[in-house]
Amino acid sequence: MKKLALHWQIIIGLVLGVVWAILSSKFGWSEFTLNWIAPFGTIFINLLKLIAVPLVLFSIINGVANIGDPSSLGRMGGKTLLAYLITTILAVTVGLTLVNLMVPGKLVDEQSRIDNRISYEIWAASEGLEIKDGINYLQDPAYMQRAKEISDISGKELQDAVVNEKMQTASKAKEAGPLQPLVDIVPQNIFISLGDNGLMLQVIFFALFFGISLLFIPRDKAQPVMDFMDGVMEVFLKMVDLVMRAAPFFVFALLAGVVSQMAGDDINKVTEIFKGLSWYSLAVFLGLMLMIFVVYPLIVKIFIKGISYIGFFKAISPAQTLAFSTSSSAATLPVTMECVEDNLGVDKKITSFVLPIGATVNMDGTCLYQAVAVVFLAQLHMIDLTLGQQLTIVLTATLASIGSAAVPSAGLVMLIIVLQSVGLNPAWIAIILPVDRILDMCRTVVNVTGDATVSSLIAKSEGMLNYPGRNLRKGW
Ligand code: DAS
Repeated sequence: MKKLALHWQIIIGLVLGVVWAILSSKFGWSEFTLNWIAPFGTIFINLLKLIAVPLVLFSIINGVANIGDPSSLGRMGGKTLLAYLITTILAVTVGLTLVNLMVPGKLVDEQSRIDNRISYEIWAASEGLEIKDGINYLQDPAYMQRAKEISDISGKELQDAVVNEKMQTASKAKEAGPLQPLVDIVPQNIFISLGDNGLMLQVIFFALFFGISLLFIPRDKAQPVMDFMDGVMEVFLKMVDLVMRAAPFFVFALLAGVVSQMAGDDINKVTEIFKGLSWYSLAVFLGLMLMIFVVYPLIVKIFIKGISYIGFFKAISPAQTLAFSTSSSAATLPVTMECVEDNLGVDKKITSFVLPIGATVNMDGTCLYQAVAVVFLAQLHMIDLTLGQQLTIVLTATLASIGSAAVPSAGLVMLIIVLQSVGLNPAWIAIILPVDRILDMCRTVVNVTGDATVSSLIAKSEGMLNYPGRNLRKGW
């Protein structure tokens, strides 16, 4: 049988997962699902975490090292990275604003959210994580009874978790000064940072430091290192590809497990989750549309006079449609380059430098989606993220999108990093999985549009932009 495209395979896994979750909450199979199916979902998450951390390490080193020799790093590289950083932070801000205004998580009924919160506290206690928003249902006798019902699979686990949390929190309550977050970014030992999933910012710090240092050693010494990094990157991308080949089964197990965990044997909780999901998808979609139809055209209008609103879209629409259908910035890159060169008139010297880096490190759509997803999942579990945690999301989503590979579902894999950076459960990616595929297609369009915008900005600033006008387009 002709091999089904990956996203159709994932969609089949999703549908079967949802159907199974509904059946298991209807016929009381939740315990069976949690004991015999959910573990394969955990294996899937572990495999993605196994790949995500080294992928971030090597893709950032690759992205920085390919900026070329330090002299070009100065003017052009500096401008490019700064422009990419600004559009990325703009995108995260749009996402955070929308998700805090629309509050998609609050659509789910109170009881479900309290149950989700209790499940989160049990999980956090078993992980020895400090709960940052100060609320603690496990300390409240009224909720303790509910907690026992939720974790009736092994009450012992609940007791251990609560005891464990008390010990852990006590040991964690060190005097943290105002610059502690800055100190925490600088690793003492990269192997310890790589080992502990929560220390992603330390891995990214190391990758940036290593990549920049690589630029300042003699080229003949750096080349073998860069070739090695290139090769290792290919290996990890192949690992993503191999893991995603089993995606239908893994996605089925993950979804059945998480929805059963959340819904228990109560069927209408499943409908509650999907109510929240529709509003969440709308928040992401609105944010992405704002970026495409307002933010980028505004940047073009203000900084690159002469390219009309319609002309801009006519020039890059082939790249945008390809990005939508492939969900891959990397696959779209050749067409993005052609559109930007032929239809926007950006000089080849600029496109061959700015766009490949953009496809790797500039993912405005991805970081907008990651910011909305994390806050939505926190709302779903009655977790009020502190301002510090929301700023951590801005930083981590920006950095995680830099580390996301330009392949389908890369943003979802990196979402694990963002969730962990604010002490949330990475398995929750399963809750937003049902709508992730279509959102991936949309956010990839934003990623590509952002790259095209920045490359024309850099070309304009270097005097290397000669826009042919919107009727003189070649080849499309
Ligand atoms: N599909 C990724 C890309 O190619 C984006 C993502 O997964 O978020 O840009």
